[in-house]
Amino acid sequence: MSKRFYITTAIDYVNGQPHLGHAYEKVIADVISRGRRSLGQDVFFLTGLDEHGQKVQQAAQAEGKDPQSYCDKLAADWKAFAARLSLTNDDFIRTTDARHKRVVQACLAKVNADGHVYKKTYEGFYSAKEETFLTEKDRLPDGTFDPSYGEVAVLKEENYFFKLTEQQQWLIDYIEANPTFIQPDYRRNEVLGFLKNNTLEDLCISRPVARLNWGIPLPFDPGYVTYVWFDALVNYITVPAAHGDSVVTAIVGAPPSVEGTPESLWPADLHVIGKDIVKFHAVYWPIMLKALGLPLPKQLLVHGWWQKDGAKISKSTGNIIDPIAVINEWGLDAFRFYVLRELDIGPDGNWTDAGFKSRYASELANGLGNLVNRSLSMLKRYRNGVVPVRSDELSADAEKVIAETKSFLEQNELQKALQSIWSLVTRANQYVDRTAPFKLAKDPAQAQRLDEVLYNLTETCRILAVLIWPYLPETAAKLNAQLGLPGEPNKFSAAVWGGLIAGHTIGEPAALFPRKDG
Ligand code: ME8
Repeated sequence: MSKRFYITTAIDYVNGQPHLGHAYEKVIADVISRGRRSLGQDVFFLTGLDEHGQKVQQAAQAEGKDPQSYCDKLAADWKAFAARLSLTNDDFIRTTDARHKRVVQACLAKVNADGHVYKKTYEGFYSAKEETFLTEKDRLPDGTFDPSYGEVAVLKEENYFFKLTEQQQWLIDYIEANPTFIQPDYRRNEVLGFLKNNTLEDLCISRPVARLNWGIPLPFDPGYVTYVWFDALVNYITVPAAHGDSVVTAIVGAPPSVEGTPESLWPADLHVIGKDIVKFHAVYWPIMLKALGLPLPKQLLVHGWWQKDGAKISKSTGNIIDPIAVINEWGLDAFRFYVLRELDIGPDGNWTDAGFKSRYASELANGLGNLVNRSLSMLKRYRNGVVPVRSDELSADAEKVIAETKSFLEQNELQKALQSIWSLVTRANQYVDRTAPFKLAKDPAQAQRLDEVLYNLTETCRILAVLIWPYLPETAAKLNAQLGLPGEPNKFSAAVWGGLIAGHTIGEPAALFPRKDG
């Protein structure tokens, strides 16, 4: 059993419907997963839901439902959402799963037995909205707290704390010694800056049942439930444990029954997360894992946040993008294309409807769509759909883009790979304009030249189908079918010039991206 490339997303709070930010992160992880599978890697892709804690309990209360039935109802919507995005996840974790509760409690029992946990009375500021304790350091210069914390009250409470203070130096050393652990680099530098300029406070990992009961009971004190982040982060090892990963089960115990065949997953290769939850993943999570005696994940890939029309996405102001509505109107691939082409992984992005329509028209409809439609329609019209003898005029251009795309996919440079692929689209469209096959077709003396041009165009379309597959799976499958080729173009190894054989008959050309006026 060899180790699989294990990639995860953040697990989303089920206190509402999914929005653009959630969709974006899941699409990033899906494209990375598909890209690596296409390149021949064995990938395990995990996503899921964060169902405990105050936010979810309050959302359930607001609807007059008990939290479990509220979560069950919404989990069905979120799973349907994952399917609508065509995510190729191998498992879907819900933190209310019995398998998860078992692993969280095993982790808590172990860190407690090993002396990493203690109980004390704490008196201080508490933000119910963010479910977090605050200190003097969190005050703004005018003495108030950031409005994002909502109402901040003084709270006196006995709780359990997870020791962080002695863990700071090794973590700094680790991040410095492993420059790719947190990507992009500026996020890594932020974490290092934070760790070097602050003393970590021990982390409160419990909430008294009297105040919050929607959580996993502490195994050593039933008067408390587990703090939602200590619960949520553990999801990344719950699934390996449930699938019989021996690295994890050696620490948390074997599950009553293994799901499927035993897997080798841990350590995770990639946690894809948003910029707001870096501290939890880059500070608390490594310290939790070290306390458990487990290896650290190999990389955190941190994406930025989307705004709409220059303002924060917010349900209360109605400034939202409903990804499903966009997909229903424009198609899944148009959505996947826009979010990854528009925004590199790292900085913040700004969704504008005008920008979306403009990319759809220029890059999808007039770019790829037009190239495929012209190329295949001409082959149909002038050669009855039969591929002529091989010609290599565009081969060097294609090979360059194939090599670049491979390298960018291996480095999770998703936007750069798309840019490279579209340079081939542009090159091939220019080739049509320059060689003017519609003119060649009128002159019988140019028959051989027309054959050459048609081969180059059709073969470029075949290679493009392979290159776009991780991003635009539906379009790639349609293009493959129009080329008269079987199955999905999901093997990168097929992206080698000369795959189309003379005499092969293509299928029926049809518009890939219908033009939308207005
Ligand atoms: O933080 N643009 O859940 P969540 C881009 N349950 N990404 C965005 C975004 C936006 N406007 N808004 C949110 C949680 N996200 C925890 C995670 S993981 C063990 C627990 C991203 O539903 C956000 O950055 O608030 C995060 O990565 C993910 O969506 C889930 O956010």
